[in-house]
Amino acid sequence: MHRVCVIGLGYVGLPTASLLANKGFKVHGVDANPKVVETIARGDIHIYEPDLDVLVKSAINSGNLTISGELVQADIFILAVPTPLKAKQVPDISYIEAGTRAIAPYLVPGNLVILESTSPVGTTEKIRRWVQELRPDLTAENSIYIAYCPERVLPGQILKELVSNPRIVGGIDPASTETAAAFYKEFVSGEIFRTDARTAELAKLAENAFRDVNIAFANELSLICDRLHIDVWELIELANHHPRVNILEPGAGVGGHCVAVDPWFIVDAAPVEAKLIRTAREVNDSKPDYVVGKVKERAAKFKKPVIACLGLAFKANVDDLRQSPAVEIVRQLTIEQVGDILVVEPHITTLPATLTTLNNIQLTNLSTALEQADIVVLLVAHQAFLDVERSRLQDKIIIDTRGVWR
Ligand code: SAJ
Repeated sequence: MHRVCVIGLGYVGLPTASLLANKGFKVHGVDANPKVVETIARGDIHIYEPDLDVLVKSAINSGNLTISGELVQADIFILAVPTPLKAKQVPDISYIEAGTRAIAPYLVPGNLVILESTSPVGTTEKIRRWVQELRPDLTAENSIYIAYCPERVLPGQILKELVSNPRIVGGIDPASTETAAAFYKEFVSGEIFRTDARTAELAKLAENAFRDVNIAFANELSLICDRLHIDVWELIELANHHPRVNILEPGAGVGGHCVAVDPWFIVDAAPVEAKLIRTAREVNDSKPDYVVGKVKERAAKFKKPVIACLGLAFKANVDDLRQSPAVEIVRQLTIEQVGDILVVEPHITTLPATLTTLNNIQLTNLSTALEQADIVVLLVAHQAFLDVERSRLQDKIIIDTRGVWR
């Protein structure tokens, strides 16, 4: 069985490492954050994902998963590090470069290096160049294999999708593609599609840009419907009865580290051509401001309203607050002193740093928030909010950005 070294133990790296360990691979997980290393090494987890705690515990207990801040020799290296945006929406691949430089001293002929992080087109070829620069002894053809194999898992369903999703595998050469495809076949039940690295890189970006554009369509419709006094949810439900129409759901905006970010990688690479993709980003990014405006309008008739904001996560039933439109809305409402803000987010125990420094904001439970609020703003469709008895919402002003209480 292969020895696998996974670099980056976040939402993709940790589930992948623990899944592989449970399948019998000898896995070593590495993270730059000592707190993360310490937490996982004792069998706990630092992120919320259904059933991940059980999988990690069993991986650690089996002895197949070891964790530290240092890399080890392996047959396969998987890079699952972040690729955030720098200023001016330019992709930052410095974590990939740092990860590659960390791997280089451990490489021996026959090793496979896999990049799973969402990356701008050309990144996998850059990995080859960095490796060649650091290890000129490994420049002969097929001495090591390098491939891009984008993760496509949906937060909230990661463990299932890691196995069942079809995978795209794009090597820097045909031998790399084949070697990587053979590895994924060992634990993926979905189909494996082979291509080159650049096509695989753009395919990943195109998937998330497609989703962003379609959500932008729904968000734009919600503004049009507001102007025309039409219920957007009813409209979408009706339109979706057409056999070839499938409009997505409007909301408080688009967040997370993927759909709200990746389209910019395409815009950065082809700024003249990527008109629709850029506009979709702008439409989705403007939705939080629109929601804030709506709340302010309704709050104007109160002297000092109590405003309950339900949900901070970037989407339903996850704890992830990265790039969350809900956080931005709550922050703006608080800064602009629209009222006393009560935040309900069942997946966290303390407010994020961007909010803790502000006044007139408090994290509380659903019951207290509903009791005290004049205005209830539903920002995230968490299960706990869907089950609220409608009688508890009577006599309150409701701004339901997700259409769950219709
Ligand atoms: N959203 C809407 N309306 C919708 C659907 C989503 O407003 O109808 C919002 C969500 O609330 C959230 C954002 O969009 O703020 C993104 O959520 P999501 O569920 O669409 O996607 P992510 O970011 O959790 O995961 C996406 C997935 N990509 C696609 O579906 C094409 C996932 O498969 C990828 O693996 C992941 O990005 C990634 O890591 O790239």
